[in-house]
Order: sequence, then structure tokens, then C-alpha cells
Amino acid sequence: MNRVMVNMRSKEIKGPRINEMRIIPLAVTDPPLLNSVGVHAPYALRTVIELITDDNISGISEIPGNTEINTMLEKSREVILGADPFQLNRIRKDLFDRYGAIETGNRGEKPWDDRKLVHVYSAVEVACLDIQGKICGRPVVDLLGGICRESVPFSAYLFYKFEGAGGPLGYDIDPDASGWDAARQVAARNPEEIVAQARAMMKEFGFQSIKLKGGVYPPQEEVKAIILLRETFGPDVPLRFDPNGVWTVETAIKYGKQLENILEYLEDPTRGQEGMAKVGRALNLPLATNMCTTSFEEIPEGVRLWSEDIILSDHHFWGGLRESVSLGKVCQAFGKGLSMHSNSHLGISLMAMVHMAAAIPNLTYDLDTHYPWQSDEVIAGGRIKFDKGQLAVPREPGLGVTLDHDMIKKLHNDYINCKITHRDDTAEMKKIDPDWEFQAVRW
Ligand code: GKR
Ligand code: MG
Repeated sequence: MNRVMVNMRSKEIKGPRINEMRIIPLAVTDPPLLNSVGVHAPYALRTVIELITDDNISGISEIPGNTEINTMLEKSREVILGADPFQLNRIRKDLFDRYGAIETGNRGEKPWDDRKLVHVYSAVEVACLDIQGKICGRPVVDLLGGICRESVPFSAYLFYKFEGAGGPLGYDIDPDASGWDAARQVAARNPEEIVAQARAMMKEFGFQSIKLKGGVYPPQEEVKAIILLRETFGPDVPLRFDPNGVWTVETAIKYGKQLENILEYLEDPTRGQEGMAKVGRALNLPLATNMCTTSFEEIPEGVRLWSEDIILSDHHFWGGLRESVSLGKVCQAFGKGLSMHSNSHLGISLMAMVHMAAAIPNLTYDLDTHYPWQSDEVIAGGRIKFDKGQLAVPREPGLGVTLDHDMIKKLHNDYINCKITHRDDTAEMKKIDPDWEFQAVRW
């Protein structure tokens, strides 16, 4: 109560003010995972944001890092410093009013999002919710409307990959590793190796469903992997498959038909809302997207064309946790399902995803997460442990995680030393195969 006072003359509530904003770029060890665009670099970039109020309450968040997003974060200090962490609508408006005109990033053809402001606002929003929770003594999930489920289930996210662990080892193998740490270094280039990866990941984390990232090998090869997964794990383990839009409409229909009674959903088999709608009409199989309907502005067309049955939320791309809760409502209103997308990330984002998923009643699919592929961590207590593929929703005030400052320092040094400035999976692939080119539509 002593923190919030009403100034009777101005009727303005005098709440806390943000008086420090720390922007900390990090490099996180990442194995050579393959996708339609190329291969992951030995490090994935993340940026941690820490906001500190005038009464020394700290809020944290984490977003995909690159130098352009970091520059926009630096600029945004003009809006954030001095702001009330409870006035998120005002912060959002000020950010977009001030920098909307210089936003040059776009959603783009790649399976990740290059828009900057949406990331910046998401970073600020999550950190402010962490502060709000600490002030009110409530977990973030309660600030999003309250808990709909006590624990949140995730799926095993499988990747074709080269051999290697990532980090300073690059594509070498760490011979001292054991268990999942050893298994995640092993190459996966065919159906049998994908099944072995699934077994190892499910044994370690207890996941009950599987997603395979495709768009790497010819469709018939990847369909064989899905069929072998089904034969191995049976019909009680839901399967999803994501070729990241590199198939033509015809290819998507041809191979989609073979997967009709096998997949829980087929994610972005082809590019664009129109193409997805054509594929959807030809198949008796739900389609999902994190590539063709990726913002509120695209929803009307996504509904008119019915380009997808399920939208993959992601608070980094949809403008924060509260916007993602709104996305849940929109999906409910239009009869679309809601699932969760992921890129390489650490425990701060993982916890934000858990709070968000726990607050959305219709987020009924197991969440994607890249977390098993990372080995670094920057939160106190180290790597978060899954129990039967699930994470319990934290009940501590705020996000429920705090920073390990030694690890922050280490991963920041790795960022400085690795000299990677943005994600470029094509450039990484060209180091291995100079003739390799990204093709937005490949098969
Ligand atoms: O990390 O290689 C990857 C994925 O392809 C990622 O970039 C995608 O954004 O996981 C993502 C997806 O579902 O499209
Ligand atoms: Mg996807």
C-alpha cells in the first residue's frame, strides 16, 4: 500500500516508476538443427531485459536477439524509463507512435519473425508483468485472468540434424556427455535416426506427443519418418509435422493425403493464406500455422479464406502475454484451435509460456518448445525439469524465476566472442555446402 498513493490534486495514481533498463545480449549453445532455411549456428542469440523500479523491484524477460532488435530496445529507453509498469497500454501506444514509422522488419519468408517493435513490446510487457506480480504478491498467471490448468504439457520437438553439440564445440562431439546430453549430439538424417531421437527425448523429458520439423529432405522421405514414428509410438501419441511452407499446393495435397489419419495437425505445409486454404479444402486433416496468419491484422483474411484450423501463438511474435490471451479469445470466437510455437530459448521464456498457457482455457494442444535442445541456462537453480512432459505453473509472485548473474555474464561473454549478430541459417549451411540455396518453395 505504501507504494501506491493517490495524488488528490491530479487524480493520478503515483505508482512505481521504471528507472533502469538493462539490455543483455546472450549467445546460447545450439546444436546443428536443420530446417528449410539451412542449419542452426553453434549459438542462438537471445536478449535478456531487466527493468528495475525506483523502489528496486526487478522484472525480467527474454526475446530472440539480433543487433537490430537490440538497437530498437536501446532506443525504447526513451519511452520505458520513467514509465509506470502498470500502464502497459500507454507504453505500447508510446512505443508504436514513436517508432512505428521506422519499423523496417517484416514477418518475411523464413520461419521466424524479423519485426522489431512487436519483440520490443513483448520484452517490456513480460518484464512489467513480472514487476506487477511482485508488487501484488501474485504469479503472472493471476494477472492474465487466473489459472485454468495447474500444469502445462509440452511436446517432443524433433529435428533432422547434423552431428554435434553446438557452442564452442561447433559441430564436434563432446565425448564426455551421457544420457540426453549425448543423444542430442547424434545426427538424425533418416527415419530410423529420427525415431531414436524421439525415444531419447521422450525418455528424458516424458513428453506424450511429438512434433517433427520438416522441409529438409524430399517429402517422401519425411513422410516415411512420420509413418515410422506412428508405427513405433502408436496412435495414442499425437504427431505433428511442419515443413515450414516449402511445399507447393500440389505437393502438400499429395503428401497431406498420406498423413490424413496419422497427424494431429499438419503445420504450414505450403506458403501463404491462399495456398493454405486450397490445401485445407482438399484434405481431411487440420492445418496449423505460425507462418501465414501471424498477426491480428491477418486474422480477418485467415477467417475469410479459412487458411488454417489452428493458430500457433507465441508471445514474442504476438506482442506479449496479454495479446496472446486475446488471441485465444479470437480463436475461440471463430472456431479455430490454439497451440504454441517456439524458437530456441531459455528458462525465462519457458516460464512466460507456462503462465500464458495456464491462463488460456482453449490452449488445448501440447506446447512446442526448443528447450531440450539448449544446455545453457541463466535462471537461478539452473535448467528447469519436466515431469512427465509437463511443467507446474509457478505460484511465486511474478514469473517465479530470477537471474543467475554469473551465467548471464558467461553467456554475454559468449555473445561478444562468437561474433554472430543475427540468425542466418542459410549462411551457416553455406559454410558446409557453398552451393546450398534457400528456396521459399522447394518441392
Ligand atoms: O528453429 O529451425 C527452427 C524452426 O524452424 C523455427 O525457426 C520455427 O520458427 O519452430 C519454428 C516453427 O514451428 O516454424
Ligand atoms: Mg511452424
